[in-house]
Formats: sequence, C-alpha cells, structure tokens
Amino acid sequence: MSTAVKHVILVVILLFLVQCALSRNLISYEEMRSDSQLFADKIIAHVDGLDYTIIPSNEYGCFMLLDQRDYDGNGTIDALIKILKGCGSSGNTNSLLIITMNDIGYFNISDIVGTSCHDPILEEKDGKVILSFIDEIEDSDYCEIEVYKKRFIYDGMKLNCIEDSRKCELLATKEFRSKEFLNDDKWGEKLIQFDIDGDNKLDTIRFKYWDRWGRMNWTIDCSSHGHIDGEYACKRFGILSVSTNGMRDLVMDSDEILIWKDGRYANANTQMLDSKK
Ligand SMILES: [Ca+2]
Ligand SMILES: [Ca+2]
Repeated sequence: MSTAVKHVILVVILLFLVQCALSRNLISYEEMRSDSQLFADKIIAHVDGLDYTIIPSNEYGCFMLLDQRDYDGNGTIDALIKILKGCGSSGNTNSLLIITMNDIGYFNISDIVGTSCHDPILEEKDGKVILSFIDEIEDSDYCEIEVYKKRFIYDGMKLNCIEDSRKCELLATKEFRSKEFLNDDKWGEKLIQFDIDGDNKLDTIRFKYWDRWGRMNWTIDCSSHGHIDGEYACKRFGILSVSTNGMRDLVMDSDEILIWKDGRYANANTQMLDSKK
C-alpha cells in the first residue's frame, strides 16, 4: 500500500472519529411541564436532532433538571434530576437520580437516592462526579429526626454510597422530646422546670405539641426575664451545661444551639455570622 493511500485512509479515520465525537456531544436534556403543573413532569433528551422521552409524565411526580454534565465519563452529556416529594410543598424532601446514555444509544436511569431539603454539592475527583448532601429523615409525627451526611459516586449504572455518617446529638443537662406527647393528650401542655438563669429560682419551660409537624412550640417563664417565647419549633429541647449572657444555652434537635442575646434566644450560628459582618 502506497504512502498516499495510507494518508487518505488515516484522514478518513480521523474524520470519522471527529464526526463521532461531535455527534456524541449533541445531547441535551430538557424538563417539560404540563399546563396544570408548577414543576416539570417529563424529561426529554435531544440527541442529534431527535427527541426521546426519558421520563414520561406521572412516572415520578414532579422533578427538576438540576445539572447536565458527563457523569459516567463516556463523553456524552448526562442529566442529574431532583425528584420533589410532595411537588414542592413545604416540609417535603427531595431525591436524586442520574440519566446517562451509553455508546449504542441506550439510556440508563439510576436508582433513586436521598431524602434531603437541600440541593447536592457536586465535587469532581479523578474524573468522577461526587454528589454530597445532607440526608434528613423526619416524618411529621413523633419519630426522632435522623440526619446523615451522604456522598454518592456514579459508576455508570448505579449511585454508589461512599459516605454515610450520622449527625450525633449534643449532650444536654436536661431535655424534653415531642414523643413524650405520644399516647397522651397531645392538645394539652407539658412542662419541665430548671433554673435556666442561675438565680436559684426554678424557671418553667412549657411545651405545646404542633400536630402538623410533630414538633413542639415552647415558652419559658423565667424568674429574671419574665415570659420568653421560643422562636424555634423542635422535636427535642435540651438545656446545655454552658451559658451565654447569664442564661443557659439551649439545643434544638441534634445540635442547633440557641444563645441568649438582646433579650431573646437566637440561633448561635446566625449570631456568629452577624458578628463577622
Ligand atoms: Ca456520559
Ligand atoms: Ca431562675
């Protein structure tokens, strides 16, 4: 075979590969919404000028197209979908799945992971995308809140969990949980007593059950500060061993700390951010 023929064959092969590469990049996904829906209920893939229905209406309820990038590293664009439990109503959590297209034009829809109120953080490591999010398990009843940090990596078919660590509770000197309303009059009031301002006079913390969320609203009748309205409904109310401005710090649920400042109990994290402004 002459050198000229070899060059022609090489050019043809290169053109073919370039064409393949270009055509494989002509993929995009689009969320579509029925007239009566607030959120998308259908996902379409556009591939080389043709449209494919990937998720038909009513398959998963409501969802959002969160991100488009090459999740499995095969050179084609893939889609990250957020499924909205309760179609965006407050208090509901979301789950995730990934759609990919393989080299022969077949689509794969991954398993569904996550129960989070927040969108995932996307990290890229060694050419792979890692989904990182806080998973919150909380039903609207007496059950305890469970919070996990989870990370998933996509292997081309499934989202594999590479981290599953649980958030632990801050130890409280005294605490009260909404499940203590269980099998009792949940419309009544419950109370505990503790000297929250350290003046050797007992103060009274009153709890009322909030049926919709399984949480409690609370107030404090304090010997030195009078009536205090709690601004954070919780499933667990705890009194910590440390104090700020003469009043015991409080913990809501696992580790949300409230500190006494300017005549009210306020979120400690928010206070720290404000002080840095
Ligand atoms: Ca891909
Ligand atoms: Ca007191």
